[in-house]
Amino acid sequence: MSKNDSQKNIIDRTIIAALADRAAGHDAPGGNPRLKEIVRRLTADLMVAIDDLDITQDEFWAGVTYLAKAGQSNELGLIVPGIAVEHYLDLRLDEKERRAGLDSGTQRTIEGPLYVAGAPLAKGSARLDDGSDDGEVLFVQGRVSGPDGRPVEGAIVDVWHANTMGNYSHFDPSQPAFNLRRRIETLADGTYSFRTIMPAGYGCPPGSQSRLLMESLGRHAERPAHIHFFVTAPGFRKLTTQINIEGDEYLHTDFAFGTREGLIPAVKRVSDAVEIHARGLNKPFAAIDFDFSIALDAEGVVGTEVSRPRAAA
Ligand code: MBD
Ligand code: FE
Repeated sequence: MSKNDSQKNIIDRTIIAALADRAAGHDAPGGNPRLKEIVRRLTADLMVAIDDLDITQDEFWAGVTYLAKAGQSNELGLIVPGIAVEHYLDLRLDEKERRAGLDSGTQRTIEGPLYVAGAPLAKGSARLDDGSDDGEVLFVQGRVSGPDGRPVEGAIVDVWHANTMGNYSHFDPSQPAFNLRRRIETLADGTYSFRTIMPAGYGCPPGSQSRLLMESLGRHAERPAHIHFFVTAPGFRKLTTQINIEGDEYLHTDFAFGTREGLIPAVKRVSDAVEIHARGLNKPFAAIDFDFSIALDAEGVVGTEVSRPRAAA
């Protein structure tokens, strides 16, 4: 602690410790021990921060009001990635796997708040768009394999992404149910493929609490264009990841810290008339090859099936 800090501290740390103990029910017999431990720590850390930074009462209540509003508009799931905490949870999981000697396979990255459970299931391949969005046609294809490189048959590739306005179905009532959302089961050779439209990046809504926070920090509130995936198969760890679209102006400044170097596949632009015709199209299209490697279920390392609030339709 610097001299300056210690001059500003006006409450003895032993007083904070005693208060936090009582706040967390440490002197009471009942309750949930794990919850008590967490509340004890967070309460004490908050009190220390107030003292170190000399947070005023006005500032404190502005923070409480901000969180209440963000909760009311259902934006906490945007703020958590916006302050890098969702990515931080991924970094901790990566490190736990590394220490357990586990080959994680394809890099994970954040789920984000816009998944909807229960998308239509298709075998091998699917079309994700309903044809009403005249965006660039995009074909994505690849293979799911295990740590030994052998293909995984019957894996489920659960894919979701935004439309050309950066909006997600379900959260955007102008789109049909499950638009740009599918579950695709891999074939015997582990392959999957889908046709869709090139997504645009997502921006926090105008006037939203999440955008307000980012702009008050001097940051922007934009994500680069991306496509989300869960890849699951019996006997394997669930992979939660995304691919980013190369060339996006926000590729390396994602407000949600989701971009990772291994998750930026090349986008092939195809304008050859024969290939266009072979795809049943009349205009150039884009294509991405992306393979997934998934890790085997393992004991002694925390699982990757995360319980969190999710929309379902
Ligand atoms: C998104 O589309 C997203 O993926 C995340 C993590 C946050 C906000 C919007
Ligand atoms: Fe997203």
